[in-house]
Amino acid sequence: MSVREIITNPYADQKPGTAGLRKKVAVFQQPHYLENFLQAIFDADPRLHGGTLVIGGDGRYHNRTAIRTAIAMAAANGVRRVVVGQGGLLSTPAASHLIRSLGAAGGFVLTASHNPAGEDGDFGIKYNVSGGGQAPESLTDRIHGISLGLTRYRTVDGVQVDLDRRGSQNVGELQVEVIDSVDDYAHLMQSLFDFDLIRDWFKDGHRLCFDAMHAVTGPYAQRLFVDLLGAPATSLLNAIPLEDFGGGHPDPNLIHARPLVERMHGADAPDLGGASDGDGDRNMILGPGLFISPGDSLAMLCEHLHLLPGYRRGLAGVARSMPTCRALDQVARALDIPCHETPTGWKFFANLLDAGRVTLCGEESFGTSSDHTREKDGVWAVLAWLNILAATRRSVQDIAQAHWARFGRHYYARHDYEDLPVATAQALVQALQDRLPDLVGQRHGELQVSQADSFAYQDPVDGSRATNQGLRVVFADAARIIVRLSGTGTQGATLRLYLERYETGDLGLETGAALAPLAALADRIVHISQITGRSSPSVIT
Ligand code: VG1
Ligand code: CO
Repeated sequence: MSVREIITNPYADQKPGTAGLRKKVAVFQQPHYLENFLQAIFDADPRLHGGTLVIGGDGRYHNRTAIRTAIAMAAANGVRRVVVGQGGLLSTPAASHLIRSLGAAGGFVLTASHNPAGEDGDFGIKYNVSGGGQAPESLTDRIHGISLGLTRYRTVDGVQVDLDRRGSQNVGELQVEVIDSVDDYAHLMQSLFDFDLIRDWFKDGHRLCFDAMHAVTGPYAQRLFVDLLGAPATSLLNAIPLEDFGGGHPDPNLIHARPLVERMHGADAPDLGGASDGDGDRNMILGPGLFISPGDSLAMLCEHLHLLPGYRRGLAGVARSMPTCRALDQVARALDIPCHETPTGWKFFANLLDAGRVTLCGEESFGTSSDHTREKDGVWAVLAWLNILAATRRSVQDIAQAHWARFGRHYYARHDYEDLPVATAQALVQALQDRLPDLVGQRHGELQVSQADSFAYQDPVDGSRATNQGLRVVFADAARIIVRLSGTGTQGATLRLYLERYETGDLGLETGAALAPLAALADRIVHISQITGRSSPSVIT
């Protein structure tokens, strides 16, 4: 088996965004496109040479082709061992866990997360480093820099790997191990949660409905909820992974997880509803007739996590991304533990988790996880809720109402304006940024601007700085308006407007109604309709 160096031209557009490199499938199908990016990774991270590399993806269209390319290039670049999920499947949190538990040098996670899949859909790749976390910005900058100058990549020809057959195969010197996609992850979950207690809860007639959205969590949900915990198979919706996710948009929110939402709002709704996204790192939590916003779910988990076996020692600290609502801060204050505020994107939690400074972290974008892995983890969040319901013998409604009565309630929504002309979106952000100093002190009805700035973050562990991480207009504890541009889209620019209103009195309002005055105020301050010509957002979550 001989190594070939293929002469090629670099691609200029391989700058990783919030979560890796994400593009249309057609972009990834260009000759040498994926190869160029992978070679930049092999060149940027010398630990891969002679090391173990984990590979797996969310099963979307192009997954298997990309994995074959990656294995051939791993063989040519001196990787010693590749561990790949059967059928090419690994959820993002399971891949992160494998990298950690195998002491691997790194991992390729092939996913465009919740973005639609199929020939006309999106594809993506994230590079996770040893320890399991997403490559930090210093490394993604280096990878991008190298990718811009590459003129050759290394590969071997004629690689035959059967991704469906478990066991060891050789590609030249490289050992390729195809493993069960779920086993290690299922063991990890059993070490964190009280499976006997949850099993009893199901035996007593309590019910779950989990929507895998035809994406990667199907096999994980089958093993954990049905095989190990004894929930009936009818508890699962859309549990067969499909290359195009069944034509759907595997984003677990009130809009895209419609069948689940309808079931949870119907008569005879199950006790808990959950859903996860394309690559298994997001989660949505519902009670009968009740949606628990991700920020609330994070705060409620923080309040109860010490009841669960893996967290009996309590929480060292917690963290949330800046746009995530400040419900978590209230609980952290009551528990007297540190609460960190980081930029958007899971990679910013990694150092805090590695240093043992935080146990639980989350984002408003339906992401929650703990220090058990270095990615957000959808199935983990559903198991944590199940375990809390089983341990407290309370309903989701009880838990939510008691939580709001004690800590107050953060009404919260994100308004996305998708596919805007890039120049328009950038001009809007720039114009707001220029006006920020004038906003401080302004009064708008009962609200007064206490702070208006562009969020910057200094990592308390390694001192690295990230600037321009979103514009925020803060009205003390009462409310916040946040604006930032998405770093995961593949078409035009997506503007995200985040609205948060804190209430200690009116706890039972409908979210849209509760936020309507703040949304109107945001438009007056940010000038969205005026600048974009859009009278309403594309999606509200
Ligand atoms: C979005 C979310 C962010 C999340 C990221 C990746 O990024 O806002 O919170 O970490 O997606 O999630 P952006 O830059 O588009 O706002 V996933 O499930 O795609 O790995
Ligand atoms: Co995802």
